[in-house]
Amino acid sequence: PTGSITGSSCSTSGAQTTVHATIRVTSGTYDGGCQRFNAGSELGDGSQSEGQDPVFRVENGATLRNVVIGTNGADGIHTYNGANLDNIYWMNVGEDAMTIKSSGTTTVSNIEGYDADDKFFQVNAASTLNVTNCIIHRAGKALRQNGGTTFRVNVSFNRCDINSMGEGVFRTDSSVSTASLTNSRLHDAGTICIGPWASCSQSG
Ligand code: ADA
Ligand code: CA
Ligand code: CA
Ligand code: CA
Repeated sequence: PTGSITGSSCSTSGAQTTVHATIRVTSGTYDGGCQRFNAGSELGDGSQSEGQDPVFRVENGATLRNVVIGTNGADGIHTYNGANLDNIYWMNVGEDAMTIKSSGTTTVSNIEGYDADDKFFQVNAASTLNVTNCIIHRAGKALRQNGGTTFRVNVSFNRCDINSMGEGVFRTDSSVSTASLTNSRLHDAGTICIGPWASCSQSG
């Protein structure tokens, strides 16, 4: 790729806080100051069990910025009706890192995350996801459109470093969804496009 790929600028040595109930960001910007937010056991244990709660829920175009999700990641971050995530670091992804729960455009920039047992991004609604400057270390897949769903998802990853995927990068069961990967670096990333994508491309 031309140019550099930056992940998150947060370090993992900031102040720590335990999150006992999902923090809801409903408008404007929530700036976490690069504190480390660990899920309390009320939210889940960061395992592969479904039904855990997220550490943050961001909705209606609001912005979540400067956050470290600590070693209990529970169900990560959920977005509803579009959201912006900027400068987020997942120390150890829980069940998954981020889920689109309802339609809208979600913009993700300057992120870095480690150790998703299965999915990093999970997409559960017709939506657009644009990701720039991301580093994903170790996951089953970087992105999964919810299994068995056929709505349209449009996803773009630009300037991403994706390494050590068990299965691959983008997976869908929908033949109307699209994915593109540009200006990115892959290492041991498996299959880039899994499933019947209407279009799925890599360039740059
Ligand atoms: C699995 C599960 C879905 C949903 C999803 C998620 O794919 O089958 O029902 O829970 O995970 O959002 O984590
Ligand atoms: Ca899941
Ligand atoms: Ca993990
Ligand atoms: Ca999940």
